[in-house]
Parts: sequence; C-alpha cells; structure tokens
Amino acid sequence: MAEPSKDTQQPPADPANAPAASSSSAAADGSSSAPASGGKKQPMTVLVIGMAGSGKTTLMQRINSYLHTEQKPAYIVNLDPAVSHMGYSANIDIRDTVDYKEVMKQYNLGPNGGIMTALNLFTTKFDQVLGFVEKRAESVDYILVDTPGQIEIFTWSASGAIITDAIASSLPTCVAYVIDTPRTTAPATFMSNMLYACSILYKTRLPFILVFNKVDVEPCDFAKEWMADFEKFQAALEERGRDENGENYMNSLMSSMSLVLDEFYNNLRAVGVSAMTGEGMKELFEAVESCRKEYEEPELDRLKADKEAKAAAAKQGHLERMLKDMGVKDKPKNPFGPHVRNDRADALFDDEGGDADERDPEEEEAIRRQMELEEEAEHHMTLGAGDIVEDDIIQVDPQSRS
Ligand SMILES: Nc1nc2c(ncn2[C@@H]2O[C@H](COP(=O)(O)OP(=O)(O)OP(=O)(O)O)[C@@H](O)[C@H]2O)c(=O)[nH]1
Ligand SMILES: [Mg+2]
Repeated sequence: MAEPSKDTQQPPADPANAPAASSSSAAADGSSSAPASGGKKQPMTVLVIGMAGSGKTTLMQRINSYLHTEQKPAYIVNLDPAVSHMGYSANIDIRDTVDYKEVMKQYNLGPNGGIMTALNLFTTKFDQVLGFVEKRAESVDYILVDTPGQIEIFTWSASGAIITDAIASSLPTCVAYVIDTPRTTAPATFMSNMLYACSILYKTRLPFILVFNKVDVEPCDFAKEWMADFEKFQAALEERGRDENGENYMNSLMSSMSLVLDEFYNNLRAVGVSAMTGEGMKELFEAVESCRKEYEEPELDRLKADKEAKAAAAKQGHLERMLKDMGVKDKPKNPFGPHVRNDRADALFDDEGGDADERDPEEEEAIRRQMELEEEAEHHMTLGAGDIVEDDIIQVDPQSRS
C-alpha cells in the first residue's frame, strides 16, 4: 500500500487532555474494581461490534453514562472514521488521525472502501494507540471500543485481526456483538446474524456476548428461546419458510446450519438491552465480568500447571533423598538387585535356607517394601522427572521404612 499522505493521516492524537470519562475520580475514591494481589485489577476491554445501525454508538453512550453512575470510569476509543455524532467524547478518536473522505478521494474509493482503508491506515499506528491505552490502564475500569458497521473488518480484514490481537494480548478483552432485535425476528435473518456472530467469534477467539439491543421496541425472548431450544427454532424456520401454497422452501442446508449454530450458542452469553432506555445494563456488565473470568481461565490453568510441576519436582526430590538414604540406588549393596523380580523371594530364601511359613511377618513386610521401592527406583530411572506420577510417590512412606 502506498504511504499515506500527510493530508489523510497523522499520528494518533495524544489523548491525555481528551475530555472523556472522568476516570480518576472513582479510582481516587477507591470505588473502582477490587485490587487483585496487591495491584489494581486490569481494566476489561469491551469491543463493540455489530451491523450498521444495530445501535453500537448509542450503546457506547449508554454504557458510558451507566459506568459514570456506577463510578467505574471508562476509557473510550472510537474506531469509526465515519461517525457523525457521538453522545460522548472519546479519549482516542480515529477521526483525529485519519480523514476518511480524504482517503476516499486519494484512493478513489466509495464510502465503504474509504472506511475500511481509513481503519487500515490507522491500524499501522495501533501500537501507539495501545501505548496510550496501557498508560491509562491503572486508572480506569473499562476500555470501550466503538467500531464501524462494516462488520467484514472483523471477519476477514487484516486490520480487524491486528486490532483485536493487539488489545487482547495486552488486556482482558471481550466482544459485545450488538444485534438489532426488532430486525431479527425472522428466523432466516436471525440465523444470518448468528452466522456473522459465529464467524467473528471464531476469528477473534475472544469471550463473546450477544447483545440483543432495542428491546424497548421488541423483547428478545423469542431469540433466547430459539437459542435454548433448537427444535423451536427449526419449527419457526419451517413455519416462516412456507410460501403461499403451503410449500416449505427452507432446504436442508438451513437446517444443518442451525445445527452448527446450536453448538456455537454453548460458547456465549446473551443479554437483552435497550441503549435508548438503559434497560439491561446490569445484566450486560454481569456478562462482561463472566467474560473476564473466561479470559483469565487459561492464565489460571497455566498457574495451576506451574504449581503442579513444582509439587511434582518437590516430591521427586523427596523420593530421591529417601532412596539415597535407603541406599536402594546402590545396586551392588542391594540384596535384591541382581535378581529379576520373580526370583527374588526364592533367592532370599535359598540364601537363608528358610521356609516361607517360618518367615517373620516384619521381615516379610520389609522385603515387600524393599521390592516396591526398588521397582519404583527403576521405574523412576526409565521415566523422565516430569513423568513421575503422584501414585508412584505416595506409596513410599518414610515412616514405615524405619
Ligand atoms: N428504539 C431504540 N432505538 C435505538 C436503540 N439503540 C439505537 N437506536 C437507534 O438506532 C439507530 C442507529 O443507532 P447507532 O447507535 O447510530 O447505530 P450504530 O450501530 O452505531 O450504526 P453505525 O455506526 O452506522 O454502524 C439510531 O437511530 C438510534 O437512535 C435502542 O435501544 N432502542
Ligand atoms: Mg456507530
């Protein structure tokens, strides 16, 4: 791509003086998120994505004011170069950096291409944007990102992937996929919208919330029901698919796709909201917090795996010390060493000339333990340290050796 001209692109504006969310007040009064292990909890990034007109920008405004009343400050990033009116001020606004109309002129593009290219140009500076966001991460609870309605940015464009990967590798992040509920009541439209959501989920691989917006106009119960009960959705699909002659033109592809979606619903949460009235904000933020947990789980798994590896190493050291103390590693001194297991008892009895019935129970027990320990020592030598399983180690009781 040609180097963007100075007319169309400047470095992202330093948002230090941007008049967005009054972030420091709540942090100062201690009402922000609870600190985790001495430090402040990282802010959660919410990427607001959805089709044109689904209500993303209005929802951003609503969320911003909700967070203000909750005294949980937000940091706002606007990635829509074509937005004409926002009911809030963004800390970082793509419009301060790229003029998409100028991009249209210079690259001879239509509005859609202009918006996409403007975002692509902006993405080349996204490391700077991330730098600004990270600087403010200490003092805010949420980072809200508004995006253009050109949803294909997040399904196939490189800039979408660069943006989501950059943010998500730095901060806990989730996608709020906004759906225009009144326009989704037809089963085929609903399915098409869900397929979009599905492809964004698989492209971003981030915790995901389906946000059914505009519930002041149309409640989203029908959608939740279709998501919960696959058969009801199929029935609706068949019902609506009948033409005036009563023939059903919904083909088996539709049915198979709805089966795919059934699997997809397992991976997400759905909430009904109204960006207009503010209904459902609490539920939305409960979903966001559950996304935070989902995002953090792999990290927890890693910590758990670390802990288990350390415990295994400690047990191994313990075992080695015991084996050393007992001298079982020293094969020549080991009375059972030269014999294969099945011959051991006989070899011992032959040496001592004893009879099995006359054996001292304590001695027999000592022999049995010694055999077990030796077997473990051999097993240990053939396995790597990481292969030692708990059962191998637990069987060794140092008390019983004395
Ligand atoms: N009744 C109702 N209207 C809404 C709601 N949310 C948004 N709208 C209206 O939907 C229209 C589109 O809203 P926007 O917020 O601009 O939608 P958008 O997704 O940001 O649109 P693009 O940026 O063009 O993709 C506006 O007329 C809003 O007033 C809602 O919850 N209820
Ligand atoms: Mg918008």
